[in-house]
Amino acid sequence: MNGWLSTTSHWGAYRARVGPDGELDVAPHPADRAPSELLGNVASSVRHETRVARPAIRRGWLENGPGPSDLRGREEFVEVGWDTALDLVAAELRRVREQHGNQAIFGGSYGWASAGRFHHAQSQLHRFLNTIGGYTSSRNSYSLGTSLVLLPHLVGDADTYLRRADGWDTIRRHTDLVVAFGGLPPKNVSVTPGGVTRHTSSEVLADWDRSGVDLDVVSPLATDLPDSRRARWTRVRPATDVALILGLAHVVLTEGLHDQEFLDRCTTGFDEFAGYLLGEGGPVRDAEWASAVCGVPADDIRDLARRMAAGRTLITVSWSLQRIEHGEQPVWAALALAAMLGGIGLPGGGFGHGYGSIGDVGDTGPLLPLPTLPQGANPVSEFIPVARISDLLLHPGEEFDYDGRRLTYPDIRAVYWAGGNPFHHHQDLNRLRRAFGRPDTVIVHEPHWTATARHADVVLPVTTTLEREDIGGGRRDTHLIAMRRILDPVGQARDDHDVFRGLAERLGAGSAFTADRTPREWLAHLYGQWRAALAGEGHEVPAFEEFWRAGELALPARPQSTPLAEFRADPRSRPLATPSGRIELFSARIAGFGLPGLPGYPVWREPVEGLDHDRFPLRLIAHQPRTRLHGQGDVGDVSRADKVHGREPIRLHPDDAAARGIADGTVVRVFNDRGACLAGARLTTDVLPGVAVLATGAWYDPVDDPAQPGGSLCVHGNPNVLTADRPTSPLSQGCSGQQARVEVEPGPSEPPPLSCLHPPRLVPEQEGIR
Ligand SMILES: Nc1nc2c(c(=O)[nH]1)N[C@H]1C(S)=C(S)[C@@H](COP(=O)(O)OP(=O)(O)OC[C@H]3O[C@@H](n4cnc5c(=O)[nH]c(N)nc54)[C@H](O)[C@@H]3O)O[C@H]1N2
Ligand SMILES: Nc1nc2c(c(=O)[nH]1)N[C@H]1C(S)=C(S)[C@@H](COP(=O)(O)OP(=O)(O)OC[C@H]3O[C@@H](n4cnc5c(=O)[nH]c(N)nc54)[C@H](O)[C@@H]3O)O[C@H]1N2
Ligand SMILES: [Mo]
Repeated sequence: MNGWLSTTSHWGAYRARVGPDGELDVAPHPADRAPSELLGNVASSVRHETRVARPAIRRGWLENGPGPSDLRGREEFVEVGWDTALDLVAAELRRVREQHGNQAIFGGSYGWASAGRFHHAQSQLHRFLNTIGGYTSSRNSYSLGTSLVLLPHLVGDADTYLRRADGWDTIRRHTDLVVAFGGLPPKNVSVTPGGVTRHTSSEVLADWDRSGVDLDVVSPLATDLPDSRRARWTRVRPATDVALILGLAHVVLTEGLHDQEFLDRCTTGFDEFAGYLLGEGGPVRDAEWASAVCGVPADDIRDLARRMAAGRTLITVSWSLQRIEHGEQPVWAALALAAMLGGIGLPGGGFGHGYGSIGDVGDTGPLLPLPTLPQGANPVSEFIPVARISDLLLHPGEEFDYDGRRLTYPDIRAVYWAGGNPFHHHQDLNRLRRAFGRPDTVIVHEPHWTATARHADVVLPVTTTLEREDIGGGRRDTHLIAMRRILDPVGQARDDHDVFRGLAERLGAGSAFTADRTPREWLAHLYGQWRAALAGEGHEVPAFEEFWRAGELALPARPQSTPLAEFRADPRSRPLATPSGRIELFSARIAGFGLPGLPGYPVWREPVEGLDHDRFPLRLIAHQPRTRLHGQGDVGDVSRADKVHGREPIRLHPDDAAARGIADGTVVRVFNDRGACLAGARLTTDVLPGVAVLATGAWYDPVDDPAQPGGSLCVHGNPNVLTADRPTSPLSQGCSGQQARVEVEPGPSEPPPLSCLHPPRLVPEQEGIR
């Protein structure tokens, strides 16, 4: 292909070139039969006016020096040269280390950044901070904050289900019925961290249909059903899946459909769980009880339970269900039900987690993990569970629970972020704004003027993947991609690596950071190490230069396996890494932590703000967006085309809209006690009555207004002004942003303009410094 070069992204490998008109042309990878529509955001975003063109410093910080400030996100920026910016950042890092110690630097920097193994922004930042003495870090992810803590207690580790799930083809061959709590939404599977060369799910579903795999999707949303002829929709009220699962388990137990032999041999604690189902310390959790909570008719519950027991059933729980308050419970309850059915460890049976949440659960993946940049060792031991960022900044010295331990928030003076957008990903953004006012200094590397960049003191412009060289591929990819440099850097953007090299040199750690390699030498080095490891496994791949010329390389695949198959075959000699060596339906260890709401077996818990609410009667689902990756690409064509009067669409049931005088295609105001935003109403029976759906990722665009709850109105439609900054539980402290209680009313007839699509106020250095 003339001038076309290979690259990859979280939404897939593709080809790009600068066309004859100077514009970026983008084409799918030839091997990808179902390329992602998100490719349509690339060309329209990469040179968008929101690109950060030059290093920029908040005026108050430049003039008055470091210190807490409520003006973050509200003040103009002064554009400076790179040397000035790097000198200032190096001096500030030196000051914080000397006066407060390295633990006063928060370098958690959660976020997806871009594809590419070497220029992975978080790895670059962590490596840099480690070479200068370390940083307070963060653990786990917004994606899986609850399951990553819970699963090791239940099955010994999280990878069993998150990294070694049964393959699509195994399911096709062995499974009779897939029951998917949270669904298999087509929008989600176009995305895979690090990249994917072949989007497989549409082919998988066609195969399932042909092979007679039945699918039952449990969700409040019709759009969580994939395009499968054999899919049924079980309409569940949001946040009540646990009640439904308990009802199913009660039917299985009382009708004697459970596999007692498997429970005796491979699990511990079934008696405690069975006692709870049968009404110990509360009501009997039968189908009628469940129906009253979850809204699924009792007869349908009984029917589903019997169908599940009749053949090989795979119960899969989407990641979204553990991103809700009490997020442990649906995962644990589903595992317990799968254990009762006895299919765990059999091909295509048992329990799964995240099929349909993301592109690669179900893909087999390469024989060896792809190369990564070594981050070095962090001498600082302080950390937070990732979603406790506001608490960390607002409550230094306070104690908190995490996985049975009692920990203390350190006192943070400098926040350093590269490759993430907390003003996209965190809950209760009015609170996060207050939290971001507290540190002395906030430093952000960003390609775009995101809300996080706007809330920083120092904004350093960085390149995107298209403007640098890398090697790329996803966790379960089929190809390794030589990612060529296709565009010149936009404005004065530099690679994250180059910025950190400049800082490390100023702090006397240049060689420690770069290991005296150029970026190209790093690529060759990382590839070479990986190639040698593959050779050790008996697989020859070409030398780096040849790979680079060819543009890609097909990866040797890992053999298929079924989670817990070996354990099931011989639980005595292959025990799990749990206290009992078995699957823990009751965990004495978790019970021993004595945490509220966690008796040690799966239980039904109402969300804190209740299932019904007078003032905020709608339950909002704030799920992943179809038209972009989180906040990435929100200025792109695909995302903009879906907006309503420029605002993020909110989906409402026509009855709920009629009761509020809301017409399709009009601007509405969505609010609760924490915050308010505008959005564009889209009426559809795809959502259950009482449910509203507002995807994440509209760039946060607050207008200060003391009359609004939380003190501001997001005029664009970011749901995180509405979500509560409340952990899933004191066990895991995970993100619970998937849902919130809200009310919706007609919005202003002339909604205020958006600011987020343009850069903030910028002044050149000469005018800026007085
Ligand atoms: N209410 C609610 N909130 C949620 C969720 C939810 O379900 N509901 N889901 C959560 C989940 S699962 C996740 S994973 C998070 C996602 O949260 P994030 O990962 O923080 O979201 P992104 O928009 O992907 O942010 C990545 C940022 O990195 C920037 N970037 C891209 N490439 C580079 C680079 O090379 N260098 C640098 N320095 N920057 C780069 C992009 O411009 C972008 O602003 O959101 C969470 N938030
Ligand atoms: N297009 C696109 N795809 C993505 C992403 C993206 O930003 N854009 N982000 C990726 C990332 S980082 C992650 S972690 C994964 C996340 O994967 P998930 O967490 O699984 O994805 P979500 O879209 O947040 O939620 C999936 C579905 O769960 C349903 N749901 C919500 N609440 C309930 C409930 O109480 N009960 C039931 N039964 N269902 C419920 C919603 O209807 C929603 O559509 O998605 C990945 N895929
Ligand atoms: Mo995620």
